[in-house]
Amino acid sequence: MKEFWTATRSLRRKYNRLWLADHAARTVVRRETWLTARRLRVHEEAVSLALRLNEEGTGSTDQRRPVDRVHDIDPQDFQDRYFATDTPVVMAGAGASWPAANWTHEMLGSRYRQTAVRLLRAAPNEPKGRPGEGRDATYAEIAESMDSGGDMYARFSGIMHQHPELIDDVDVDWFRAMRDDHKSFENWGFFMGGAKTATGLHCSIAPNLFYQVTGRKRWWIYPAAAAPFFAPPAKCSPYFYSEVDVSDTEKWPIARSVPGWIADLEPGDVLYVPAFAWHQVFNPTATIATGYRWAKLGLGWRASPIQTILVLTCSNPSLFKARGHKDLPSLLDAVDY
Ligand SMILES: O=C(O)CCC(=O)C(=O)O
Repeated sequence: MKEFWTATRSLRRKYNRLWLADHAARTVVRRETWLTARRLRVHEEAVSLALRLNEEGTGSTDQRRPVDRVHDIDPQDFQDRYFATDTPVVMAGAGASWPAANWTHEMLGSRYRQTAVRLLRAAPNEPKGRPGEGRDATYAEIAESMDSGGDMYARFSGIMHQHPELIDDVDVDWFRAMRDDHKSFENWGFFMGGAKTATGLHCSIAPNLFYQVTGRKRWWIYPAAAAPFFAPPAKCSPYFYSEVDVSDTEKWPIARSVPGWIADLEPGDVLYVPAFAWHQVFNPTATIATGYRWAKLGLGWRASPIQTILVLTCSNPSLFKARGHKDLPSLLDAVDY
């Protein structure tokens, strides 16, 4: 794994310099420039090199490894073994006895039948909508869709902030103890949807402790350093996504050539996703989950200095404007991200 990152370092650095330049040019002229084409050529070179290294080294095997599963890890051990090295880990069954483990989609659909969430187009291969094209759905509609095999999926919803009694159903102190401080920003994202729903490859500055409440979920995860192989569009946005579908290695062989991880979550598991780690998610069953996020510039910088600079200087929207939005779905739907 180490050799892969050493062998690709110089091309990744070249890509990152061009990414920054592309971002700066786009901030000024508000459209693509020659720098975009130049950046994408270096991305193609990086992909070719990664495929060749995989072919020569291991005969084209899958370089993704299962995420460690640990039981009853204490905060210090978590900090030293996983958090400090930006390595994902599944804390098996950590939330199995929290009151939230009794949530069902029927119960949430009935209790929050009037509460609405903006549905995002964020599945792999799904064309992004234009700003403002998203539509709202109520939790009653989402629960019904889950029963009837529909594809409605509430992602990154702010419902736990709209209805803070939901936060009382998880062990907030457990989450706070796991992070290295508990003074700065924290945010809960909520996910509820039917079998076969999915979220495409993306990453953000905020590390995440992701609690699987019901159903199962598969995660594909890559370190922040993998960005040059995924070529996220330079859209001056603080949120990064890629068109690569890492679940389809026939179409996208780069997905198995870059060292990463795979995790299969069961109800009660909590997964740690480091800052700027790329991830894609598939729900083989209907599912409910919630992610506890926090943000600290130092963590972003440790994982990816370039992406931290891109976030700090983003204009689509600016960080100041982003603060005014009630939740991430409404924010993402409002901008051309
Ligand atoms: O569960 C999902 O569909 C996506 C979760 C995710 O990407 C996140 O919490 O950042």
